[in-house]
Amino acid sequence: MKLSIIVPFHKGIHFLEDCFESIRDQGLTGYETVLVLDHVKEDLGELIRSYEDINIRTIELNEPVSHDRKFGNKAAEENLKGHSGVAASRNAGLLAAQGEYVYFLDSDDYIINGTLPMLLKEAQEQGADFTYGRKASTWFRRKVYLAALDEKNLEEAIEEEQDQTEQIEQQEASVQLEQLEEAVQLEETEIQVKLTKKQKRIFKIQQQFEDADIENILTMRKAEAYYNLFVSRKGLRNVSVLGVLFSRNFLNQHEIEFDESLIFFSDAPFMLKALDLAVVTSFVEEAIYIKRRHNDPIHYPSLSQLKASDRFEEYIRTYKNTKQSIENNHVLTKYLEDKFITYYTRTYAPRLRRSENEVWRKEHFTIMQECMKEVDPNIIASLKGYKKRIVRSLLKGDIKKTRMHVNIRLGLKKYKRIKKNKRVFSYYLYLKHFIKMPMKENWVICESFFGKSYSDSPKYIYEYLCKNYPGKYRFIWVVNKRTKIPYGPTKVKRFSIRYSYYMARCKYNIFNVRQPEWFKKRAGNVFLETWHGTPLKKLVFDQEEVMGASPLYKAQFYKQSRVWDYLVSANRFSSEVFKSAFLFDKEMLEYGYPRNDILHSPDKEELAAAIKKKLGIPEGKKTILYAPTWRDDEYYGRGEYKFALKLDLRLLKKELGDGYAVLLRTHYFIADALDVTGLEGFAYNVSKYDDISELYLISDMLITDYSSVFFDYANLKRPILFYTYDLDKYRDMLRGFYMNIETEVPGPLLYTSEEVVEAIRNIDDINEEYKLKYDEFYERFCSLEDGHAAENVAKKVFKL
Ligand code: C2G
Repeated sequence: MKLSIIVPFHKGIHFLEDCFESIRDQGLTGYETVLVLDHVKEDLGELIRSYEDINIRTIELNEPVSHDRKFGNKAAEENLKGHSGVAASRNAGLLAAQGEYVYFLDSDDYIINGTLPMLLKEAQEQGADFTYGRKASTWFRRKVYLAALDEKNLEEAIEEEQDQTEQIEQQEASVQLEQLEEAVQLEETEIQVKLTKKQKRIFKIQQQFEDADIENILTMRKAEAYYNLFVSRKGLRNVSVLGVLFSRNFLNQHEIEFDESLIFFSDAPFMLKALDLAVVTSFVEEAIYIKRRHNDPIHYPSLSQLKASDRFEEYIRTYKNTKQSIENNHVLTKYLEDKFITYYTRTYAPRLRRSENEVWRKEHFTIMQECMKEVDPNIIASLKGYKKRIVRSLLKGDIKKTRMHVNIRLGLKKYKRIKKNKRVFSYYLYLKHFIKMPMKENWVICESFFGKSYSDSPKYIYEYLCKNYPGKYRFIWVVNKRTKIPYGPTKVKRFSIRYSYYMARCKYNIFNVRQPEWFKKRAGNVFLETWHGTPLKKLVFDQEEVMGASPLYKAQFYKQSRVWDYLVSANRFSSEVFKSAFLFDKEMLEYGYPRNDILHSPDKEELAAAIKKKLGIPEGKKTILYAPTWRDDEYYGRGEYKFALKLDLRLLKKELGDGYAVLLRTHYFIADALDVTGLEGFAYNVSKYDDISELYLISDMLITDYSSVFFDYANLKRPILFYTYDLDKYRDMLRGFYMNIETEVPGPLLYTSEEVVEAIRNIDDINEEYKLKYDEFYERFCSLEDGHAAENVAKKVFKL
């Protein structure tokens, strides 16, 4: 048998499928997949049966875990309790492996097609002890990742765990190395290739070899391996066996295996030993291992997302043991010591600044001192500046001085950041001053759609309170200065200094989106989260992965939603979703949406007439509101999405004629401004209009797609059309829905502008056809709305 792929598994079956799929698509023969089951609670039976063709052999680690470790950290203990860990699993896999070569593939990762055949071919041709490729990381599952790769260039999508610049250099370096190899083969004595920074570093490594001979291809490749797999990796934690194909003979011969007492760092000693002992190494640039980042650190934290307090102890143990095992290799030792110095200056020392932890300050400081004493004095002599100062004071055992240097350094850095960035400054004031001032019992801060508008449920709760309890509260609205707001509240700009002042001092918050992550809940604070829609699209923890600009979304959302005391829900359906999607377990106010009160208002006809007048839309025209949502995969940057209008307005104008007016309304995330020139008197861009509820009132019909707007609009019992030109992509690739849009929504799904025109013309027939469904829909989603949601919410939250 040629190859054993070793896959350790503990939990997270939904990741495993991608992993298996990628093995299947390698097009390999003569291999086995050694699946090591480490105290697994999920039922894998069916999955394994459906992947018969990847030759799975399972090994079960069931014996009780002997080393009962204490992590001093709840999450880490919880997650690592009762299983043997990745080191033990990989060792068990190694023991069972029958292939000439072994490749470690983690159960939550996958590989790009062709990776293993390429590595195998190269390994066999070169007779290599190990052959390695590149590693990229992603937040996305395989299907999404590969689809994105089709569109983009693979190289562009590769985001090494090292610095991006380093990665580019690495590619350049390997091209140049090839040229060099050729040159050497041509027995050219004068090699006139301009060296890149990275290549210089590889040569520097090579020159340090005892048998330094720059024309020797083997040592050149070995230096390259040192660089790629060790020197260029940021810390010891990033030194990894992933992406490397090992000859099993080589591992057996040198008894290279994983240290099972290590949790976080077990890869580094293994890989360093392999680097030390390998004679023939080889690199295949196109072989790519995809490391999947976990965007749900609450349910599926990856090892690196666990913060165990005894990591320090493990780091030191790893460092010392590794150093000992490679002690004869002065080149590797030098770089290992370099990494140790970086660990000290970057990770350890900064924590001396504020840490009140005596152990960290005393015992650990002494341990660091002992280790530093063992470092080659030449390396220490070559240090400069800050590094030099704190290494010296460590060597003297002078913690006071070390802290002083750290304080100066970090203080200066912080000062520069504050000076450069106003937001940082206002946050600094928030933390240092404002939050220490007394909280104001009757101050209320309101924010809707990130301060972009005066709208949505916060607006209606605010107006209810102002009207019925005049003078009882002081209100602060987060909006643009020019926004007109009745009852004269204080207006502040989001992220300004005044914003952080009021965020610190108000007792009440009324928000319809998430508050900034830095917001600290004070004792007595009351946070009312109204949210902004009945969900059709899957949300947060119900999303398998989050596409878009901020992949840390789940972790952030979790933290932010812990602050909320009350969450408004428009119907039973929403309440259930919010519980699972937000993991919300505090008080749900299932009262209907305050923003929909206006749709049940007795004077809605007069209101509508006034709004139409304000917008300059002639009376007597049939008004159609087109309000699509945003697309997770089309963005310029964080919170700035693209929108390409796919509704052919010219066709609509031509076919429908003068009796109609179309209101275009993009989602508040959309940065593009729609162009309606030439369509004057027919199309109106109302994207900047603050309150969409008012637009519902003046519209005779709604066209939308996957936006939650139809749940609200249905309150009016007016016709709704769904222009879902990209349904398959949106539903299957981007989001997933909570309901079957094809059977459960109260209107037809349309795919072309022609179909939309047709539907508008035949709206009476559609009304007839969807009547029953509409009634059912109304009952399910709108029946709680009675025009008093704002009142009910306010009374509950403000205890009135
Ligand atoms: N909205 C709007 N104009 C649009 C689309 C949306 O004013 N063209 C407003 C509506 O109030 C809508 C809200 O923004 O209810 C949320 O928009 P969605 O399109 O549903 O998208 P999203 O912001 O992702 O929120 O639980 C609901 C979800 O959170 C969806």
